[in-house]
Amino acid sequence: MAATDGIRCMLMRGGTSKGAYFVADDVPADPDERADLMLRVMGSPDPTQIDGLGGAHPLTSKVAIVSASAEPDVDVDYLFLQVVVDRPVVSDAQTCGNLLAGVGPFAIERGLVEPRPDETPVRIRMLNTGDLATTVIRTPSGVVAYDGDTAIDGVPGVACAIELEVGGGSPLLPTGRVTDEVAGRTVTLVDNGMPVVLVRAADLGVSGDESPADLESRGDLVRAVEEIRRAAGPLMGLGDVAAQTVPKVFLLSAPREGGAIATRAFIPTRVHTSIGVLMAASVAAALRIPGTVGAELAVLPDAASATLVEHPTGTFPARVAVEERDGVWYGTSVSERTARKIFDGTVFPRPRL
Ligand code: NQM
Repeated sequence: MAATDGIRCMLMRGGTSKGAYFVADDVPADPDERADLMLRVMGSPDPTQIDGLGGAHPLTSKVAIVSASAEPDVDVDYLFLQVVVDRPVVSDAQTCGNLLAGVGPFAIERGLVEPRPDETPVRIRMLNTGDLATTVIRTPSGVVAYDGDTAIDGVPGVACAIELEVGGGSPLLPTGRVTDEVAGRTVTLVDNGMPVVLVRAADLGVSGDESPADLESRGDLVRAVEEIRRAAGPLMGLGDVAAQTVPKVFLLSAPREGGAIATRAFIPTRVHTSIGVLMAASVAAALRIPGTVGAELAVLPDAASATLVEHPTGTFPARVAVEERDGVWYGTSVSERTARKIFDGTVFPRPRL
């Protein structure tokens, strides 16, 4: 494949993020070649991403690579790549629950999954984490429906609902403890699909309802958050995370909008304008475990109800189930998102610099 020929690509909004979706056969299998190509597709490294598809923010600099799965009971494999905006880094160390919302529609559009007359279930293996996800896509007359009446905070308007059920087989608390002392702060390290570090906003000298721009502008805070993140990475089994986009650091405070908890998420240098799907699942799961950072700040609904996680542009309803087996906590999550096909065509990657 000569890159100058262009590559088949679909740009989709998945939840509150946006990314380029590819069929695995259309891009190089070699991770280094693929990373080089994705930097040139997105226009990285460059703070404006002026010469590529990227939108100059981590939430709009994402890639999903989808292929038919060889696993029994799985329809497609989904590999997520985070293309760093201003550095020549492409990371597969995390998945993305927002882009996950577009994987089912994309797989049906590309003929990887046969549509059914009304609704089409799609079982997805998330290659980055090994977790399995189940979605059901509305396909009236065998065609993916994007229009609908579901609103999600952080996205204007309404679209067709997509339910995402994600189940992990790994323990929720990577250290086995409900709290740890990390870089001089009491934190909870939790992973219900996305590794996150929970710290009280007050412990870092902020109230926790500041705007993302305000938080990003506070140099001391940004440095303290990064120090916590780098110290937490090895404890969470992630190794040296200096060049990685995980774990994400959450500042927690008491809810203000009638939800369960207020959040601000460093992802990890920019502050999320809302919240990631699996991040919300991780926070909501932690709140259900006695003794965690956040549990004492939270106003929890009953176990069957969605946990409303407040974020800078609204709330995210995360339905989580947690269970303790032999002293180890496990969790699953169900979230509702929407997705939309924005364009389908051929992308022409920038030449090498
Ligand atoms: O946690 C952003 C997003 C995400 C991740 C990030 C996500 C999730 O909001 O499930 O969706 O990882 O920085 O797209």
